[in-house]
Amino acid sequence: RTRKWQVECRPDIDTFTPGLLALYESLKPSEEHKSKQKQLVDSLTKSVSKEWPDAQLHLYGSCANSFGTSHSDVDVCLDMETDTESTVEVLLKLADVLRADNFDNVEAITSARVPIVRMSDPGSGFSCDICINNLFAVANTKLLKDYAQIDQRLLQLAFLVKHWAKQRSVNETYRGTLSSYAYVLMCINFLQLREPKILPCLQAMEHTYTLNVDGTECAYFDKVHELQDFGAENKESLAELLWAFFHYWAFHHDYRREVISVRIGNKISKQEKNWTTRVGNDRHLMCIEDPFETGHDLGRGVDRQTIRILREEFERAASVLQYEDDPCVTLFERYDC
Ligand code: 3AT
Ligand code: MG
Repeated sequence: RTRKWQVECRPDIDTFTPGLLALYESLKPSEEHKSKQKQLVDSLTKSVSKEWPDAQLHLYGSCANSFGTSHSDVDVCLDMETDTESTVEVLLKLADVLRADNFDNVEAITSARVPIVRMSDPGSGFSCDICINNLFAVANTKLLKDYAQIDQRLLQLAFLVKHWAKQRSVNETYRGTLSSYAYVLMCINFLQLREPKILPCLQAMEHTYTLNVDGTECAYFDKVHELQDFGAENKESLAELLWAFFHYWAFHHDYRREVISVRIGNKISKQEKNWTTRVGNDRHLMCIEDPFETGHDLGRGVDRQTIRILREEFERAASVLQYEDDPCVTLFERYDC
């Protein structure tokens, strides 16, 4: 009897690629969506410059890393001198400024690892997160954007995985599942490990881009236009890759021992990172290393219960793609927990 983890991909898997590509196209943000985003950034710039004339606004996250769907929020980083004021004081003041300018649901979330102000834009209804001087986010946004330019299968795969995660309610860090950023890193690492490789490891190549953030070098090869044909030898289709991605996380990942690392372009051991035991709230049950803040495990919020939920969802996804007649519908069925 063939065991679940030994199965090979169904022979007709490629017939689902056109449907998946059509879904991917429908998830891409429309021109109208982009122009509303721009309006939001313009009105935010106006509000901020009244109080802090020298502050600069940078977009980060999915509205700048090319992984944004029409459901994505808008992530903004304020680049400013804070002198004597602490980040928290600036954020509280910023929240007051935004309330006075009639933004909705303004809330300063100061206890988070990266403190932010969250609000929504009454015009577009978009939700927006604003952080201050977070240069790591600027660097990792550029890294993701550069990876996306090497092989189009990364964007296609990551859009579908993000959409799946939102539909299945496993994209909620506050409830112990994973961030969109973590899912994109999982996709990059997965494509770095295909045979033949679909993506290279940019941080292991010559460093043509460097950003120093509080003494940490964020450096990698960013001349990605030179890598356009990198994945050409690998002919795997989107449907095949999507199945293999879920199959890997359902049956092949060694949750006890392994950490996935985009920085190395491979997997490394938990032992090497000292992530073998729980430290504070970091349980290290599912380990995803941040490419620049390497002490940071993006799966740290996953606990005993949510790892079970995640693994069940990975198994469900793999088996839907393996056996269902119409997997493109069933895979993304909404599940609200
Ligand atoms: P959505 O399309 O909004 O779901 P996103 O890529 O914008 O996806 P998030 O809103 O979760 O993802 O995060 C916004 C950015 O913040 C992405 C990344 O540049 C940064 N970021 C998020 N989580 C972390 C983290 N844990 N460590 C470091 N940077 C992070
Ligand atoms: Mg976002």
